[in-house]
Amino acid sequence: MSRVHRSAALAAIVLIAGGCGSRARSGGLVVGFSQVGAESGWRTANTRSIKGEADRRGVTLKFSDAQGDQENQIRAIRSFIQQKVDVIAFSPKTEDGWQAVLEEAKQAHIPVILTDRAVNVQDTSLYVTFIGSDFVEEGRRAAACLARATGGKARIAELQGTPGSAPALDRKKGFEAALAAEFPGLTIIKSQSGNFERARGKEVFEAFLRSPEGASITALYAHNDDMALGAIQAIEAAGKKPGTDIVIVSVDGVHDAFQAMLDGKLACSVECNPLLGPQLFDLIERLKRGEPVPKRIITKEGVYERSQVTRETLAARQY
Ligand code: GYE
Repeated sequence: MSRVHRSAALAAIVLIAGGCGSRARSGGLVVGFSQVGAESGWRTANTRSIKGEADRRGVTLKFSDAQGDQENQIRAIRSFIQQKVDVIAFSPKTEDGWQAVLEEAKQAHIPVILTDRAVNVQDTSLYVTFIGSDFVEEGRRAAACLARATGGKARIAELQGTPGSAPALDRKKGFEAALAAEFPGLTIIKSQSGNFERARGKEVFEAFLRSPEGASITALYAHNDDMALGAIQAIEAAGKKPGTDIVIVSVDGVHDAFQAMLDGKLACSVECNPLLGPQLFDLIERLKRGEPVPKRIITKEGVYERSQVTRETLAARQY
């Protein structure tokens, strides 16, 4: 039996064995979910999707918000293990630091599903599957979009996401790889973390503008929309025109980014779909039936460009 099959079979045994008696809802599953926090519009939409879908399916969800602290996430996972939940799912803040707690879950025979972000562990049998976006590809798409919007020439300031997180590492990697391979006229001249937060994005961009290179910045690559939206405030406060003086691309595609595209301030937002709830609970149900699940499930996504955004597309946004 392959590793994936083995863990799926194991999961099935655990789920069947635990399927009656003390469950909070008759015959229902108990799932523990540890969320990173509420740092962005993306995260809020992701939380809503997971809670909403659990509710629709009658799954008992033990939801824990770590408020941006990895230690809180580890504590939440330990508590899910103690409570003998059927499945643990979580969105790991950073890639490193999960080995020990994932081994504890494995010893307790509780299957773990990674959602949204990857972990860095040598033993990949410590989780059943990882569902989420291809962040490297998102970085490449952002570079291509910036090249289109600037005619291939720009001095870029980069606002990175949370240090050590999969989306920050991979969005940087994909963007830089595309610059090196295809867009020699695009150069990164400043780069710092804004922690995926709007207020922090604003502060860091203010500092960029005040720096000796500030006057020569012609573009911004923000690893998420919220930081771009914070930077737009900083750019306007400095008397410059976002979208004209400084061309901006970011990632996520949240409602406020669509508004910024409609206003001509944001050139494009690379899609990163937060609505993972239905896929997550489909997977959990497949595990419950003892079916094998793929080790990696990549969310299908595209790019939203300013020219495509109308009042109708804005009004139709779900998040
Ligand atoms: O892009 C950002 C959020 O992990 C994909 O985290 C997620 C990222 C998302 O805070 O807005």
